[in-house]
Amino acid sequence: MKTKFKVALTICVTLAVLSSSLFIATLNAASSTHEAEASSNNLKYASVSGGNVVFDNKKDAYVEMKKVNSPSSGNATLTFYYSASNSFPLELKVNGSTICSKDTISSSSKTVSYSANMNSGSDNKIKFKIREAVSGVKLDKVVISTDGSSSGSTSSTSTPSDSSSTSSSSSSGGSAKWSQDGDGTITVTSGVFDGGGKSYGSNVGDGSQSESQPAVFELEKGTSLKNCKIVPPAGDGIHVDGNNTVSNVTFTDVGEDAISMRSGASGGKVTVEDCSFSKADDKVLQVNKESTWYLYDNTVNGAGKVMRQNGGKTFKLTVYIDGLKATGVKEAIVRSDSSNCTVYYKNISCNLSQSDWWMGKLTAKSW
Ligand code: ADA
Ligand code: CA
Ligand code: CA
Repeated sequence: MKTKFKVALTICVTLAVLSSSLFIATLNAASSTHEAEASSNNLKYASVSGGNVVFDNKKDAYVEMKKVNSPSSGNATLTFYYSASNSFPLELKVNGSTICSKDTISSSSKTVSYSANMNSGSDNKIKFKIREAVSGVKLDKVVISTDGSSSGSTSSTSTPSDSSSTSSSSSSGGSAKWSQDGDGTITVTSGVFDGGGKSYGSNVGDGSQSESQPAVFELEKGTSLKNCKIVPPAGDGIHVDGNNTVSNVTFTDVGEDAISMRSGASGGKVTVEDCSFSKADDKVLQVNKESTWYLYDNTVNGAGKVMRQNGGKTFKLTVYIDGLKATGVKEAIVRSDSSNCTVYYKNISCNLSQSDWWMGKLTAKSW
């Protein structure tokens, strides 16, 4: 009995040591992510859609990714995240060197990796070109990984609550499918991500108002997020693509903004309920794409405006507000330059006098 116990104990200790050294090895690696749809990129025969670049069915369609950051100089592994309904011939150039001139990339995989030499910092160019006319090819992003021993930044080390890596169904993600990239962004690709009351965002962004910070969560179309705290620096908060629900999420100190639908999103409906947003320097909700928002029982403590439709844009935006407790708002509850923006509201308390609740060209109607 005793011997058996000793053997079991030895196995356990060995496994624990092995897995912790594997964990340390993972943390030592450094990586950075560059989105295919980043505004610094050049596109030919291609367009941005839903967080991807979609290539036209044309020979020599490409995305030239510019200002690509690498954690360190020297050899790096570049992993491209893509989807394709047909295989396609790829030409890849990195900083002017040809890495491959016509590799066949399979439609049955979602990633392909190459080694290339990178400069340290954000001075790299990657050109991803489809050599023949092929339909149904999309590029999401490239992740640049170096072994981290050469210096510079380390990867965002995950706190126990900022759970790392990939999961198809896990206790920290609830029923969701999700993955986490080198910037710390958790992308939810299906289901409802249940944060289980834990904190996220402590390793994402820099707490500034810079627009180029990564998001803490990227919610793909039809996915949801609930039950968590988003803590500083909190980057660019939560990005929604359309048909998403965000519920019971507490932002203790909003980063660049809290929840945004970017211009490349699909659009659709977004529900934000039972959430609390504190200390936003400017915007809480930022809407850059046609959509309908349902804001139920939320609290805001400190903001420029609670919602901003992207400045100068006139697309249709419809907002339903039922239950809002706002204090420390400086400018307005909703600001929009669009006469196609309508806000229906009830059950609002706000520090601003009611004549200042709505700003710009929108129409507000009590509901
Ligand atoms: C600002 C900026 C927009 C957009 C927006 C956002 O309003 O002028 O271009 O970046 O923020 O999405 O956060
Ligand atoms: Ca902004
Ligand atoms: Ca933003």
